[in-house]
Amino acid sequence: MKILIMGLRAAGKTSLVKHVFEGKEWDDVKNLEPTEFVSTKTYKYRGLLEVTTFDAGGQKQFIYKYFTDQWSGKIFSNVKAFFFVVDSSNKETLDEAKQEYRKALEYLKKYSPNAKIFVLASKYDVKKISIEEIRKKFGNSNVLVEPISIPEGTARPVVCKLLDSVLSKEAIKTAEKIHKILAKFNKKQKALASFVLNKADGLEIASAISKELINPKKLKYVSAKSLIEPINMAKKMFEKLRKSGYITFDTADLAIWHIAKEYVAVYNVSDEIAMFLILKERNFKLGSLLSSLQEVKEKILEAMS
Ligand SMILES: Nc1nc2c(ncn2[C@@H]2O[C@H](COP(=O)(O)OP(=O)(O)OP(=O)(O)O)[C@@H](O)[C@H]2O)c(=O)[nH]1
Ligand SMILES: [Mg+2]
Repeated sequence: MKILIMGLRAAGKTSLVKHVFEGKEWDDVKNLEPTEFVSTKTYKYRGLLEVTTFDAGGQKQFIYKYFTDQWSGKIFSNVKAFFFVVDSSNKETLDEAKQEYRKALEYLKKYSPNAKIFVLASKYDVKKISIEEIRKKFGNSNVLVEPISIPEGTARPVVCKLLDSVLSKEAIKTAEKIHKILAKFNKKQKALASFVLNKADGLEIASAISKELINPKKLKYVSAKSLIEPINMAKKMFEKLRKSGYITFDTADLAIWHIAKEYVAVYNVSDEIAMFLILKERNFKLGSLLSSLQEVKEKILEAMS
């Protein structure tokens, strides 16, 4: 699925792409270089939706090219979702942004009349223009205009919700299948919660939460990338241990934390997928957990294939 992202220079487009599709947090995206022309990348959003992002650099010398005969067809055709990013912290460039937006809509109408159109008011943490004003200028009955901020944590949930609205029926079915596998697993292991995560963006593919937890807040649009990382963190040490003959393999597949009365575990399912679970201390039995995980792993891989 092709996603086209446009907006003026420094509006926050590349930061947003890296934040949502690569699970990068604010500190990792603070100092990006301006994008030269159009940067395209393919991601598997939530492990469920193949997405090719066309991140169109917003400097003047690039923007005019997008509307030339040479490039317009390539850039504006086959677009399923169009994100126009407006910098809410910059009053001076608002009219210029509107001009680019108008032109882009014209070309989308011609090359991708069915594209879904979304406007994002970026940097809302340092906004100078209210969302009402941006809605008045950019919105209409077919166009959603939403405020986002990466440091305040609103960018990921807003964009993910929009992306979830274009998931195929097949993708939704896959997620439901995995949910059922996890629900069974929870019952067997008396787990409080289990999640299957897409490693690249750290986002949930599916989850199951035990009824024992009363109204827990949703974690659906939180990236758990930092939690998955420890599985590879001690790799150098494992390698040394293996070379010295203490262990046979040097790839870890399970990491466990003991947190007061709970255990939190991360399990490696494949190169793309990890599982993350929360168990009560009194229900934790390592041997039984390991064999359940092995079973669940095969079922998940089958559901995803
Ligand atoms: N305060 C704040 N700054 C942001 C946010 N998102 C991006 N920025 C900053 O905006 C600046 C530009 O970000 P980029 O993502 O490189 O902007 P871009 O739209 O890709 O720019 P071009 O590639 O030149 O078109 C950077 O300094 C970012 O740190 C946000 O949510 N809040
Ligand atoms: Mg950029």
